[in-house]
Amino acid sequence: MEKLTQAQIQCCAEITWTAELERREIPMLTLATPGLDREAGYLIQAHRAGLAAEAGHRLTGYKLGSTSLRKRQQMGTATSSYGRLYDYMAVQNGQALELSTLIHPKVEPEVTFVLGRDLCGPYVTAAEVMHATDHVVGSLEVIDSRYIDFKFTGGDVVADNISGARYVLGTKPMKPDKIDLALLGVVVRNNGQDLAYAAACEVLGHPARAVAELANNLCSREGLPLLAGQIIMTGGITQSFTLARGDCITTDIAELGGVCLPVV
Ligand code: OOG
Ligand code: MG
Repeated sequence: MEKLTQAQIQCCAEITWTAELERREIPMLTLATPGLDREAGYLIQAHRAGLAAEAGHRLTGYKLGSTSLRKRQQMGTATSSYGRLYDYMAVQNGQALELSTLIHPKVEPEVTFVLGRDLCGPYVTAAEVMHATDHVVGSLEVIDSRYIDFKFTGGDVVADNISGARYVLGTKPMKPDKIDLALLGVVVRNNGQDLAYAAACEVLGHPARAVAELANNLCSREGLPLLAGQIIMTGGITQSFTLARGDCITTDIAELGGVCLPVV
């Protein structure tokens, strides 16, 4: 038995999608819909994906959330999650982000996989992910919860496409077997000032594990495969940082090179 009715699922999906379109903060959906747990959140997210598709947006891949200890501590959760990426979210490396187009955005450094072959769960391993990957790039993700004060429960955030807003991919693609993905050193800076240091193994010990987890959960929950060409963002390696006008955020992820996001 599902906890929410089809009408509730549709209504919740429309509220968070409209809030994203209108750049408007909304109260947590769980306040009015207490039965909205994580599983119901994924039903809402899938319905929301239909609304994005109807609006003409193309799915470019998926993103994982709360895969590193630092993100889990920051958000007060021990459970990772996934959301969808679309063409409208892409920002070119070095291109300015207009703060006025979002609500209260934050940024975080991530390792992103671009698949060369399809991956079908539910028994995908990290080794299979490495084989199926065409290349990896460094990246910055801009998250922008639609909820007031960036506060939510697990069900709320999943229903809200886990705060997905924008992404910037690095311009130096690397074959995954040419580098040690777990040991990549990460630096995040704002206007040249260091904000954080980390290593990519912060993400589940090795970021390929996040892709495997996604492939398996997406199959078990929604019966969907990951497809060749899709981009998979494996989750914030450090905590996320609130963006302000005049910021120029860069991340350098060892051999993956630099990614830069000026904010205007
Ligand atoms: C959900 C998005 C989390 C990540 O990389 O951990 C995420 C949130 O915490 O707002 O994108
Ligand atoms: Mg992220």
